[in-house]
Amino acid sequence: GGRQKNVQIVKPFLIGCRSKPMESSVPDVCANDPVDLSLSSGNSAPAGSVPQKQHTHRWCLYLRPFDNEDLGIWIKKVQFKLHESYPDHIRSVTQYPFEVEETGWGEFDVQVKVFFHDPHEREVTLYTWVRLLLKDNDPRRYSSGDGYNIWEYHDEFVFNEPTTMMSALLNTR
Ligand code: SLL
Repeated sequence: GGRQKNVQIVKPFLIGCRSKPMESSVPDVCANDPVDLSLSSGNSAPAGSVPQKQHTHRWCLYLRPFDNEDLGIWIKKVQFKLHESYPDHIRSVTQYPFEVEETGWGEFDVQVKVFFHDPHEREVTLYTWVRLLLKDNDPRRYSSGDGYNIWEYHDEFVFNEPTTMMSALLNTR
């Protein structure tokens, strides 16, 4: 498939984290969780290791569209690289919504690699954070009104001269 000369397609998105202190009656922060959480068995530390800190927050990392669309049409996989204190800390999500839900006690930065269905489209690397303790004056923070702290930013994927396949996927409604 040839590339389409002088075509540029821009797709805005939001990436970030929503979190909530634990022992709350609010349901899970992810609407739908495609990650197999049985891999991360909470506080079970191997025998002889340092006891783990108590998890204080439930959080959800997400990559979501700015406009309402199914990102899974053109995104094949999103790989979230968590802090190494997490078991299986590289979490791959191959279905929309692209989210990882976990619990924890600490904040850390997250590398996010986005892979596209079109093999000619190189993957994009993004960075975000698990933020649990948000300052009121953080411009990227807001409260959802139902108790979640949200920390996110806006960015966009820019596809220059996409292939016929990629532009068809990007224009699917
Ligand atoms: C630090 N930024 O400087 C922190 C590290 C690690 C967070 C934060 C729990 C992991 C687990 C967790 O919240 N890790 O228990 O599986 O040390």
